[in-house]
Amino acid sequence: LERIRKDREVKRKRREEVGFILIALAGYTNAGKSTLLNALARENIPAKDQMFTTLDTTTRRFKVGQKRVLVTDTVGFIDDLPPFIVEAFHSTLEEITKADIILLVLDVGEPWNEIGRKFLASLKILRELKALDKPIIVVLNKQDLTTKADVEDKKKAIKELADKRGMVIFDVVGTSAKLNQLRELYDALERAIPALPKYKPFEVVIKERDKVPQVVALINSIGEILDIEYGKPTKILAYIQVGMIKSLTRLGVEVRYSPVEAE
Ligand SMILES: Nc1nc2c(ncn2[C@@H]2O[C@H](COP(=O)(O)OP(=O)(O)OP(=O)(O)O)[C@@H](O)[C@H]2O)c(=O)[nH]1
Ligand SMILES: [Mg+2]
Repeated sequence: LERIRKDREVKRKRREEVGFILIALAGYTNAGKSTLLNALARENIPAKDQMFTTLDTTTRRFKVGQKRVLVTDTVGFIDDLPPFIVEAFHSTLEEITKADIILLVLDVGEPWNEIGRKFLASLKILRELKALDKPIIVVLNKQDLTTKADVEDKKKAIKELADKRGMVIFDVVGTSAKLNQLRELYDALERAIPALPKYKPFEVVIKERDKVPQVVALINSIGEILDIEYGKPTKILAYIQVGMIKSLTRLGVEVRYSPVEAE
């Protein structure tokens, strides 16, 4: 019975996640992950026009631009875990394995050698979780604790360190979760989301003119419009999450996979 319950739970969660971009907060303890999650949730319109309202407390749902995202907090990394704990620790990091984008949070107020060490140790954990192929945005949080110049130096140093190790980092941004300074993080997310592999190019053909606004709004929430040709019919070229195509065809529009035109 417990198994059935668990199985249902997993399926329910998966249903909830359809159409959302999954973002995981990762990093050492005390970096400010939970504070960052709260700051993001505070600043955003919660996407509550959804069927499901119950989510566990460490996951918040909201919008980045027009995109619906689920952001999940995870347990903080700690140095020198005894080997028998490592496995249990990894199993709590499942959210990282499932994520589309990882926010690797570091405390920029710490000295560089500490930040560099934690950055590399975090990458090692992400590698063990086989999560290094996902876009990673390094978030230098607590920028209110130091100067702008110091933050910029540390950004550069992170990029150099990643380069030297042959690691691809999507971007390095500065934030203060405490002071709601999140602009750079939003900008990076808005660039990272449309580049995710779950977006594919499609052409959407809308024959009935009065449907256009509704279709455009839907595409904006599940994809990225590249081009619109208004007319009879209206044609839209867009990157759309493959899993969400059904919600478009349900509106009675034609949807075709369109790889060439999107290039
Ligand atoms: N000055 C400053 N302090 C911050 C900022 N963000 C978080 N903090 C503080 O840093 C401490 C740790 O923040 P948390 O959000 O609990 O850190 P965490 O990464 O969730 O830590 P764990 O849950 O242990 O992994 C708290 O005292 C926060 O108030 C920030 O941007 N600036
Ligand atoms: Mg926390």
